[in-house]
Amino acid sequence: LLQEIPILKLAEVHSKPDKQAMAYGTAGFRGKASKMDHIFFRMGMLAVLRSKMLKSAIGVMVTASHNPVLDNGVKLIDPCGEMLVESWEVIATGLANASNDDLVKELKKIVAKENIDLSQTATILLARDTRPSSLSLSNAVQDGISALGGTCRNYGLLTTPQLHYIVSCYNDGVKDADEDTYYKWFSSAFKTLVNEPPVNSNVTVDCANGVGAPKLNKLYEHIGANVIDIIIHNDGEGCGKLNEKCGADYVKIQQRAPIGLNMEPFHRYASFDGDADRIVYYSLDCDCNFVLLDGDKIASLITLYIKELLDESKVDVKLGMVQTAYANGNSTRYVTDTLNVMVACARTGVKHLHHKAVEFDIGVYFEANGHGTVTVKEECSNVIERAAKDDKLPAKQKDAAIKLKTFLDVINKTVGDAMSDMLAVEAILHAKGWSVREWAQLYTDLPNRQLKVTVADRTVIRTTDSERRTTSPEGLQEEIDKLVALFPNGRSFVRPSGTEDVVRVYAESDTQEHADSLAKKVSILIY
Ligand code: 16G
Ligand code: ZN
Repeated sequence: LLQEIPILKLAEVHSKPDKQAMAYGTAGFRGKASKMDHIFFRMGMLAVLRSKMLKSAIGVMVTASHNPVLDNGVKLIDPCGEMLVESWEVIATGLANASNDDLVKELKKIVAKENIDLSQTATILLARDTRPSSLSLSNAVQDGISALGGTCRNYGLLTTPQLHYIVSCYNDGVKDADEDTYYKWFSSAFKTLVNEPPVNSNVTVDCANGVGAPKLNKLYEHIGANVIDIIIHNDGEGCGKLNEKCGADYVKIQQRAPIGLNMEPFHRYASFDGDADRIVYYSLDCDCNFVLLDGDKIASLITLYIKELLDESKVDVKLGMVQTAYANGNSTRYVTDTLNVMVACARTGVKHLHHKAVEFDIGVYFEANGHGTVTVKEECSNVIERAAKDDKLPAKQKDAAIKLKTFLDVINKTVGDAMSDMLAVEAILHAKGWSVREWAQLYTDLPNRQLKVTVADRTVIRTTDSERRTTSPEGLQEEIDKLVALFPNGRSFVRPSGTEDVVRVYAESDTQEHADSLAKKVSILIY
């Protein structure tokens, strides 16, 4: 059933250069766009095999997120809108690295090993970001899909989370789900939440010159300017480059405004990354100091709000929060001690957080860099829905359940989503009558520093305990512990990056000088 001749013909067109190996990493394949055509072709084929195996539609997203404009990348989306299961990352890596001559053999190997019925139909939902290389690379994916006889629905430009959402709708039976389905759902949930009186506030959003700009514009049209005022900055229409001196990653790491943005005190700003699956907020205080409200602050705000509504509605479900080692120590303390909500720690990478979050009835997960969302167990949704309809409950209780239900509707539960997260934040600030100042004051970030160190072989560093401690090289952790003990509120860890050939160092302490000094000392240990 594998038609060798068309496969080989198309494989010639999308030929793999010799001696080039890539691995399916934390966020799929990523690298220089000019060297990856064969990978996109092969991922089209792999998506067909996965779709045949699971008898469900599979998503393929062409994007390199916050990477520079000349990079590109590809990731597969599983049927419920979640990231590709880890066991298939190895299979993806094998197929990506097979030579043209071995390609059919490799495909047959996957079919046999995974017991795939090739007579099954396959449907692939494809989308791409606005990079100059994305169109031709998504054509390569399409060639891969047709080489194995799959059906491709090409949605053209979408944000990554929009495609995740559409994949989950499609497999839920909404076969005509598209971009409009997304806008209708999220805009209507938002309007229900902030209806009386309308939010009537404004927020300026830096879209990193990426796909988030046209999409946020459409969402905004659905919501209406009479409800909220959204000003889009770095919309990709001017001379600004994708992710260059702008976007969530830049703002988070540099702790400063994106290019061309003249900030005014107390106004609310947000930055998306290049494919709009991350968001951070920021503002200027009365002394014109830059105030960052990162993923930890967003997660804390969302957790606080859900906790309040759970308490008010007396709905008895287990709420938890998931962070990574990068989470600011004071955010963890705030959620654990002040909100009394359990906090779990996961390894870096969205899928690790997502997996931990789904263990809670309601799981709020965020990386400090602004990628995150809320997961809700189905039974839990049902409990909340029942309470929201229960006329026997005291009005206050029922009201809180209704609010909670609508709030959870505004969340894209498949994956972190800058647009949906933004609506969630705006709705909470509205409900509480808060400006960015009250939000910022939930807790004060401990000063911290991130450094990257280039070493001969980063794989010699191995970690445990959700990357908070090292197990190799021998003795390293003891040395780190000794340094940490010298600094008040000190904490530090090192981990090999999953996306760059570097080791990352994180340190926090009571003052910026101390955090800087601790980070530097730990860097010297591994250098
Ligand atoms: C990827 C991850 C992101 C993580 C980052 C860490 C996804 C969709 N993205 O971008 O969550 O924070 O890698 O990069 O999982 P690093 O390993 O280079 O520090
Ligand atoms: Zn992204």
